[in-house]
Amino acid sequence: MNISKETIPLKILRIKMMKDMTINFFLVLAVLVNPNYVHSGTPTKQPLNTRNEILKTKEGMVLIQGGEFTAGADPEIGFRECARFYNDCKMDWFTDETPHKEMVNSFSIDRYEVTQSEFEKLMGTNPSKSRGDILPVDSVTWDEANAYCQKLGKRLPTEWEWEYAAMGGQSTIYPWGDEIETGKANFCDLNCEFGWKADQFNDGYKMSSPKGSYPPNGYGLYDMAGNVWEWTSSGSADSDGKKVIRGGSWDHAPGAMRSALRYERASGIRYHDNGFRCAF
Ligand SMILES: [Ca+2]
Ligand SMILES: [Ca+2]
Repeated sequence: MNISKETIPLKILRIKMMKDMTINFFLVLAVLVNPNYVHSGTPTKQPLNTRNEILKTKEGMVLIQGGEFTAGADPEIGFRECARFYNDCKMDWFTDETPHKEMVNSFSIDRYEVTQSEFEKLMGTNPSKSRGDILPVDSVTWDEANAYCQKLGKRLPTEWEWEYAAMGGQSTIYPWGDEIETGKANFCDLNCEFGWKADQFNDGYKMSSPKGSYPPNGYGLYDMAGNVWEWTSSGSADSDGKKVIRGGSWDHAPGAMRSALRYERASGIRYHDNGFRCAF
């Protein structure tokens, strides 16, 4: 076959066009598959933040794009949501939630609370009071929760990462909206045996519920509101000190389902409604 001098540039042009079309196809595909795909002037198949790519490979986790957000809530909101159900609420209880800006880097967080079967498999023990393989582990100390995450190459989330994740990309009082609703989270409802139960609601569970029993939030995370409180890495550095817990639980009031609610417990305490999830 004769190849003339003219056909060589033409062939090269065709090859180049094919190559460009292929690159464009993969660029479109990359954006469709990964909305977080970042592409600058020079085409690249790698996201600029390669850490994100590593995070995405962690099974059972959701990658949360970082950013600045308004953490906390006006204390009047906490008071109002409390006073809807109880007479003895105090504004002082909510002054630690005063709104302020926080910045979080991109991170991944477990889609579900850590379950008892997961905890027992890795740690060889199950301290839970409510028993069941797919129930969240409870009665774990902060050190145990921290050790579990570290064994998996993970860590506990900071409280600001936790709050940012719980908000699910919304700026509502609860992860699902501004009103407490039945069927959105496990709190102290009519099934609950405590004097402060909110018997206007029926969430179906007296104590903890199997992981993912309620709809996920805007980031696809389950049980960020309710079920078990979740340890965070925030709080006193001293091991005898208190650590911040977030999210409320099956033995707490409806208002504890608010994303902004902050609470602290001694890091060594084993409490029947205290669990965790890991971040990375
Ligand atoms: Ca309940
Ligand atoms: Ca929870």
